[in-house]
Amino acid sequence: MAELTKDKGAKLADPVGASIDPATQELIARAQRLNIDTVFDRAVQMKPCAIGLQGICCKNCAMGPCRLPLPKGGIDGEDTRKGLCGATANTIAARNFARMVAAGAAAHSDHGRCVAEVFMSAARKETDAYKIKDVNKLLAIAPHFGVATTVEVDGAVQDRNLDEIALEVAEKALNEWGKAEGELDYLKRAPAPLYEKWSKTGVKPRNIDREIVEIMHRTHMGVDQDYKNIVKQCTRASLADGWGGSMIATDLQDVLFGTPYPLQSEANLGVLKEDHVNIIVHGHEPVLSEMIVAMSQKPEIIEYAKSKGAKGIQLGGICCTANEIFQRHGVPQAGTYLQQELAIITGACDAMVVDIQCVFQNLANVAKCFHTKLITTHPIAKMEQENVIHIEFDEHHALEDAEKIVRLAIDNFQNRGSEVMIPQYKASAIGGFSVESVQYHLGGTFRGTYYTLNDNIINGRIRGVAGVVGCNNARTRHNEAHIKVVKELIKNDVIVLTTGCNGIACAMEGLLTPESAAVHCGPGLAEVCETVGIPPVLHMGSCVDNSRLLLAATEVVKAGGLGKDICDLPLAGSAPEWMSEKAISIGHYFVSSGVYTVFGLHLPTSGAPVFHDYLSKEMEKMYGGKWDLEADPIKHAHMMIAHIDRKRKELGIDKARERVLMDMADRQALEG
Ligand code: NFS
Repeated sequence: MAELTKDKGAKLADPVGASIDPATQELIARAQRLNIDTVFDRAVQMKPCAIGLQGICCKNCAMGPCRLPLPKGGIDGEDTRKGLCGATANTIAARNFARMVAAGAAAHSDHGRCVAEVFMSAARKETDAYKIKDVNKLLAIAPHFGVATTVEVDGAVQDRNLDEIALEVAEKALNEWGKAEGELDYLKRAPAPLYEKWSKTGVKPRNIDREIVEIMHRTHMGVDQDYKNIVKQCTRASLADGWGGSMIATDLQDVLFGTPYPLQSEANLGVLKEDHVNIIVHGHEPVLSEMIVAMSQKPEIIEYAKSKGAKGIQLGGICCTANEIFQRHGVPQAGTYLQQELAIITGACDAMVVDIQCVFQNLANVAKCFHTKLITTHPIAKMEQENVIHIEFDEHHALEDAEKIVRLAIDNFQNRGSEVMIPQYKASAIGGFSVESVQYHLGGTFRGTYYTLNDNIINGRIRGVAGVVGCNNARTRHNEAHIKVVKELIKNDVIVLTTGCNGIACAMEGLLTPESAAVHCGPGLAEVCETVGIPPVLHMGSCVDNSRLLLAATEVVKAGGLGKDICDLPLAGSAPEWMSEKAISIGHYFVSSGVYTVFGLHLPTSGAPVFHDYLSKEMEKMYGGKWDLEADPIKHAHMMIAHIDRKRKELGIDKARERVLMDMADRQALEG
């Protein structure tokens, strides 16, 4: 069955050195036995360009690429490096960084636009497949778009017709991408002092598309040549992502598919079943995956699978699609970004259905070696390889499309070869901690606020809050930094909110269970988790759901006692294994929203030290958040903890923590 896809004699990855996960290690080794190359091998065979890595290669015109390497021994005195046009290292690095923000913001926001369009179809009742599932959420977001939820009739206030509200919200939401004047409606959801900062520095996004287009214009040859001014536009565009495209995506997905509430599932490639039709859904937009989930649960479809000799249908998610269907339906997470090829290499994947973002083109080559049908579904994301099937997904005939895809997978079950190898590793995991469900869990039904969380932060049981997010990167050992950073944080009583592939990594490691608190947490956090019955790592969804982190932080500010702005909170952000342009956009809107944010690996800014410094020190002066970088995961976590402690001190709550810890030690001494 296997076809050779790699050069004979090429250097191969060491499976154990490539990943901390045994399932991943086993499948890398299997791929190597079968002569199928994976990203892990390619990372060993191809070295990254040292100049590009530092952000100082400009290819924005045909006089270049101009490369401005740092002189050996660093810059002594004036930095005289320049490109043919005279562009400095700062300009070049800032341009490249800005284009990453633009691409990242575009990816999230175009995803959001697609959801808004589907929501419009649902509001217009043009589709049977999509309906408004969460009316409360619709009513909660309507006022933020200036849409009234009540009307006055003859002097009496009445609830407004839901269909009317939905239509108006759909119009207002879609308008955010291209409105001619004003600013994004959601900006005012931020704490007032933060909104004031954005007003003062002039970075409030006007509309989502415009800020992205303006980055492309400003970074064209010969336009913006002041890195500070370019950063200002990065801030505008990234805010248009975090408080715009991503936040609208999250909200409308919740309205259409339900706001997540805690539910239990499993994670890692061991969720695939040898005797089931296995369908992997990979990519990002739940608009597709929701329909696949619905279709695979239909009795007649399950019967069809049985008629073909399977015991049933097993779905598994990869990348953020995994997070979306995990948090709303408890569909198991088959793996992270770096495990996508491996899912096919099990030999048990009957179909892999992909939409947009984070999809390897090499999947097509791997699929060729097995019976796996690789199905692309999005008009903007096709593949050139001939074995790839394109079934275009459209909200107007979504269920029919989903049925076609699921039946194709079922029909393919019989074509499976005998060489199936599903690594027997999986962990249980609890997901579904939306802003609303955290409120419920920590505040109780009647309180419904973040008061309990604040209380535990103030009394020091919880030292602080960390948002740990982002991708895997084949340039570093798969999941190692994710897990080390998160474990170090919870060991030090920092509660972790996770999204994206970090969420999947934590799920695979068993950290998304309440039981893990007793094993891995410091005494304060362990006590809170035990009392409330939550995991120490709360899975808040996909990468567009980083907007939930912004709103959770805002709720903490609102609940009181921890300052007036996000930057006052004992809070830090982290992306230990980032790789995508979306991560840069997220990092920048975290920083611009007041969050101290540490990235792992490297940043494409190191070749322009002045610009690099600006992202840290000057951003902090303006917004209270700053960029930082640390590849070592333990140091990385401790930089976050040091920031959290600084904030505790500023808030005057540092003493409380010392008391709590002493209490605990005393208690342990007594027990001993
Ligand atoms: Ni985020 Fe999702 Fe994963 Fe990174 Fe890709 S899946 S949107 S970009 S790799 S976390």
